[in-house]
Amino acid sequence: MIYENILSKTKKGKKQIALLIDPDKTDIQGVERLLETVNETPPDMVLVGGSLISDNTGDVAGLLRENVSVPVLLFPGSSMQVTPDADGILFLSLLSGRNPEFLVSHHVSSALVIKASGMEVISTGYILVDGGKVSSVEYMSNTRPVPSDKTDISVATAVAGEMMGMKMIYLEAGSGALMPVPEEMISGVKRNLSVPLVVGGGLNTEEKLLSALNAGADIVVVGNAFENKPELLKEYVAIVRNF
Ligand code: 1GP
Repeated sequence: MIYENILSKTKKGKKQIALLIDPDKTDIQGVERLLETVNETPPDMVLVGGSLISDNTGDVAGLLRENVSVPVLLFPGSSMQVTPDADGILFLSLLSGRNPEFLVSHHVSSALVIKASGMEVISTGYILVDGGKVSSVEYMSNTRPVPSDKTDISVATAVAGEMMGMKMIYLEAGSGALMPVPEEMISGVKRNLSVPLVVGGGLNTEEKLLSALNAGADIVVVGNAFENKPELLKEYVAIVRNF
């Protein structure tokens, strides 16, 4: 069970790192080039997804699933990215937004396909936080992010998500964020949560990665930094393992 493993590592205080591959930016050839690096220094999981509608999500996820030893989880921007070629799915509800499409509608559209696939479903409360520029998530979902100084709003949103039965909370500053989720917000949410806390968006230096871990992130997600420099995976995984 993927979630049980995540939970047990979280309870032991073992930090985890996820490599995010966006099929809109990384095609099959790009994934093939990454496989060796990923297998040399495996992260805890690989997430596949992005904000646009990619027609190659299934191919990218399938290729990864056949070639890497860690779980491959879908991280879909919409129900159109749902494919059976993965080990599991972060079943995301965009809790920071007030757009019913991303709170429940895509879920209804994809539920039976996901059920039939037998993949593991990890219900995840997704909270978009202002990362200093308009993110693809904000634009595509037509929702407003939580202002970066409004820790109380993120805490209340995260707690509501846990009360609704969500198994993880994900604080997202948006891919390529100029400012990652602030430490104060991460620690405020972490103090009030008992499910694993995922943090991502703009974690493109060792300092930013460390500050997210120090503040209380259980799982850090990195996309862009590896797309630009795959060799960084080794360094980032080492930071997380030695934390
Ligand atoms: C995952 O969207 C992020 O939460 C990924 O962000 O591409 O900036 O690492 P980066």
